[in-house]
Amino acid sequence: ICPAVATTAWSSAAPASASEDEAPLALVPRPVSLERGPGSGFRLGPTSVIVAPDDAAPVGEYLADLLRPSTGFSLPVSDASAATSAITLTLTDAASTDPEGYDLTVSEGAVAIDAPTAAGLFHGVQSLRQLLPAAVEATQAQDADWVVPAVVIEDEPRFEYRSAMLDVARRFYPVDAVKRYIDQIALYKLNTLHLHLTDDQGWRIAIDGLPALTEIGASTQSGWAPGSNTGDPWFYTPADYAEIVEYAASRYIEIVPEIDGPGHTLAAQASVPGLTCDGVPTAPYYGFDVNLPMVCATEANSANIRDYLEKVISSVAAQNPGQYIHLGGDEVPNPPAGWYEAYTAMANEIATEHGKTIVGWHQWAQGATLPAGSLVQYWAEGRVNRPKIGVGAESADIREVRAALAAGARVVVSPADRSYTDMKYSSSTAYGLSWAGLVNLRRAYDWDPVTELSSTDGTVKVVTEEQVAGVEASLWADRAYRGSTSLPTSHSQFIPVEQYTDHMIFPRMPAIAEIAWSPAQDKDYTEFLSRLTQHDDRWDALGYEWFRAPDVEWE
Ligand code: TNX
Repeated sequence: ICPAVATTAWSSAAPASASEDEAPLALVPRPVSLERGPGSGFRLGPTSVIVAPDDAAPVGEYLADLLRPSTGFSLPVSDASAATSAITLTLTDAASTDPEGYDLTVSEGAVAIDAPTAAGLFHGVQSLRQLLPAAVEATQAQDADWVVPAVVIEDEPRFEYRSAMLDVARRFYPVDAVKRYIDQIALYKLNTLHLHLTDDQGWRIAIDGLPALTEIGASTQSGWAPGSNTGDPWFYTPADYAEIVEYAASRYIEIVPEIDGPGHTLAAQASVPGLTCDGVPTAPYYGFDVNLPMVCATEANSANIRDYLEKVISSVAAQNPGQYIHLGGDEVPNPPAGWYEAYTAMANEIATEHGKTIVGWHQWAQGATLPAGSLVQYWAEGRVNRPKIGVGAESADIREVRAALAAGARVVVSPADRSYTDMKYSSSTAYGLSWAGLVNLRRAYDWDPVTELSSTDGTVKVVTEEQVAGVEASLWADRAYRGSTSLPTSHSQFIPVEQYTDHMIFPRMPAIAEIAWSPAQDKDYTEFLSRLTQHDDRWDALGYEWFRAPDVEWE
């Protein structure tokens, strides 16, 4: 379906049976096209079945697992059924032409989800889920009327790379906390989980042949005192990591693992002697702040850097079936001549040899030539950069994006003052940072990746729609503790990662997800709020400690 001609008939086009002033259906992201009716909708009941033949079966089982606890219905999943109340998932090329698109038709006796791929069916299931009462999210049987309104939806994503980042380097997220985040982003049709696995404050993935990276590099977290870990080690064993990859895949989410360098490398430099010029490891780093180190990328040290990158990248490639590896590249101020290029050239070469497509922060393009198909991730402040686009001297950030585009790369857009979910909402937010300003829900919603990289009058565009691979909501964890304007004085001020995450991403992550999925035209903050605010009881039912933003009227 073509977004430009698709109909978007919301409550205004509802049939006579639906009242004119009823709230729009609580779908986030907003579907490309939706028509209400005909008829009274579908009632899920004790005799309802799920029909999901062949490769649709895993999505059928996922749906059944989602619906059984709260409804108490048995919901058998089968290849075919003559039941009068069925939810049918069908893989068919007759549905959307986008691999992740789907059609969802709800009528009196039946729900039909058609899609060209299982991922498309999965996104259709998320829409169906959002059309059911919020009580469906409960883990115990609920007494509810499980009615889905009659609709015809045709839907597909605007961008293919719809990401959320988790900074497991600053704060370690146990496997279950990562799975919880995966479920949170899946509900909003994101398909990419960017794991920031290494930084000054920690190294979280096991590397064959370099056990010190986790023996030493995993002993620290942002702001935690030496020796504070008395429980499980703060890294993912290969078995843990495989469990995360598999769980993500079951939600049609690809992991993009990030190994940051040549800066943000203190955990590595504390563990591997060959990364410093004098061969002496640095002290484990327990600070809160970005330390701005750089690995020793001299000519004389190149064999050591190559050995490190070869072992790390081959091990990470082996543990990640996905297409991409993120090689970092941010925040390396004033590198000695040639060092940045030497590191990026080697990392690009090795990653390419291992069959990976490269992602780097936008600075990555100032190094060696980018291999074909690379992505760069723009993370600078639009507020600072935009006014300079096309008027006189553009900022270094924009020049770096232009260099990447000239090399044929595309861009993942995650402006810190829009989509960094570690920024405070307001000055009274208990956690997080404010270096890119305060980001309330409206700021998180009211932007567009193409215009964010255009001059303020719109006449000069740095990127075209086609050059935007997608969007990311990036959750850093530098300051995941209570009262973050002053440093914590005791460990009890550090909050559980789940609590930090919930507060920072709800309600902002769904706003970014809508930017990633929905057509840009007709974007309207008030209309978005009328759908999003219906999600609060869903978040409650899911046990999320979401932030009741005071500038929004919740239900
Ligand atoms: C900047 S954004 C960083 C991170 C910090 C973040 C905190 C980027 C590529 N680097 O190291 O965690 O700010 O907001």
